[in-house]
Amino acid sequence: MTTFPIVQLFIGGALVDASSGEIFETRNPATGDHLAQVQHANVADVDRAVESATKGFQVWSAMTGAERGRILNRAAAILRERNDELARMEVLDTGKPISEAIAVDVLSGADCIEYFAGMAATLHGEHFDLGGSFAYTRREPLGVCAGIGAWNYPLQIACWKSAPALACGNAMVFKPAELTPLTAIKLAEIYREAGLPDGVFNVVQGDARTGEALTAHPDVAKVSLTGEVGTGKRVMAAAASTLKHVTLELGGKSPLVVFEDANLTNAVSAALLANFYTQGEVCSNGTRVFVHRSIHDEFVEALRVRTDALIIGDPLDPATHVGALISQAHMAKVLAYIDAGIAAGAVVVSGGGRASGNAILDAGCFVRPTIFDACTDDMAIVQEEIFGPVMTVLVFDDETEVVARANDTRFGLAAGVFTQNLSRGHRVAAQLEAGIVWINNYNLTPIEVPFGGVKQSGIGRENSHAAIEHYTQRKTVYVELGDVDAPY
Ligand code: TXE
Repeated sequence: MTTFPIVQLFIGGALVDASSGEIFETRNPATGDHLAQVQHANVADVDRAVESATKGFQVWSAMTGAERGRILNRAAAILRERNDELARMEVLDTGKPISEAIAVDVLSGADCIEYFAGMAATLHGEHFDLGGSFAYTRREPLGVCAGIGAWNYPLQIACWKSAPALACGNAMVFKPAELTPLTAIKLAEIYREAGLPDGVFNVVQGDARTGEALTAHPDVAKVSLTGEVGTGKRVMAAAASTLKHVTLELGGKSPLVVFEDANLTNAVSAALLANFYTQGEVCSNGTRVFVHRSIHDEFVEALRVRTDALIIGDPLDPATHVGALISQAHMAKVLAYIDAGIAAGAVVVSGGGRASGNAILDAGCFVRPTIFDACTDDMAIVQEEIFGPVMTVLVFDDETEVVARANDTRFGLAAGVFTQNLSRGHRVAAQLEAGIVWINNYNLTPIEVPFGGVKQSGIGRENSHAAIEHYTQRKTVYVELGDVDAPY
């Protein structure tokens, strides 16, 4: 059984003890085993972290973009070197399969840091020739930024929030989700090893109380949250008291639309990935699968065969496809939705409950990948984010109808369109209310492209050059070369 030393805070370039004296625990969701005790940061600890970040910001923002970029590039390289170690740590803390963690979690974080490292030296303002006078803009950092993470991609989220912030010359205080505290501290140690000045990246541990202390802090200029919609609303409300910049990456209930001319094998592959990858604990998942009536039976049968064959079990086994949900409480929430779907009359095609039958499955938070057919738009399993391995299949007859139904939700994070008709693919993508639409694939998020939601799925974009706008401000400088022309 793997256990770790007590998890501290990381402030001012060093591991430090929290002053609160409060301790909480993180457990391995696949076994229920104790992983580590964690020190809970209180308001005084958050104040200490923000004060350290303020000092770090003075040093860091005085460096050139090229100097910042070189340090960030070194951090990306160290992350890649330590991929196996950090991926395994992420598996223990999240329950996700090692095959995913090795391929995605650490490396996508390294890609992000490398991408923004390259951008650091390219940030510039503009020049305006005003005929005798001129103006220019300065692209300036905001100061101390707060990052607040969710528990499904802990290290990736820490990288996706810190990389653009640091590349632009800001400092950051990051709070990982209380369910997954282990890897953000490792990122802080890697940044230090890469040469990041003390105080530029700090990590505080804790639950909503620690997050609220960050959001309320008067010296925090901006908050970037990844979390549920309700949390996003509370963070935005708290940030209003000091008019902080806010970017919110929230939940979703995204449509995945399969037209009658779709490549069926690809559409089935994408639907499986869009619902069962990371045990379905992915915000942008295409959990409302709309399939044209003419191909419904063939599509659902192909889904069933491939879902029944998925291997669910020990996340550290490279052969495992589906790991454990993050906690007993979350598993109970997902199982309650499955029961509600059955009670509402939806038909279970595959899965339909807790996975059991051997010591591993009985000890952990394992739910069988579940497909519901004969769903109707009004069902709770179709309306609400479940955040587990639960797919709902809905039938449609024509394009106008399916676009209207796909958009009939408060969410607007993502969508998928499967068709081999070029015009229809782009026509439907233009009409879907989502921050990102995949045509003939799903959930690919290369660092070069913006990621984020509309409607109640969020505000702002992560990754791509778009992120720079969220971590800098433009100052206009007007230079008068003549006299002031005053009418009085
Ligand atoms: O979210 P929570 P979770 C969403 C996903 C799902 C949720 C799961 O859709 O709904 O996140 O993650 C802190 N003030 N996304 O359960 O509970 C809390 O401590 C300040 C979307 O972690 O909202 C944690 O660190 N902070 C995403 C973080 O907020 C507060 C991808 C999130 O907690 C707080 C992944 C408060 N009042 C998951 N209350 C995307 N769109 O990319 C809680 N926190």
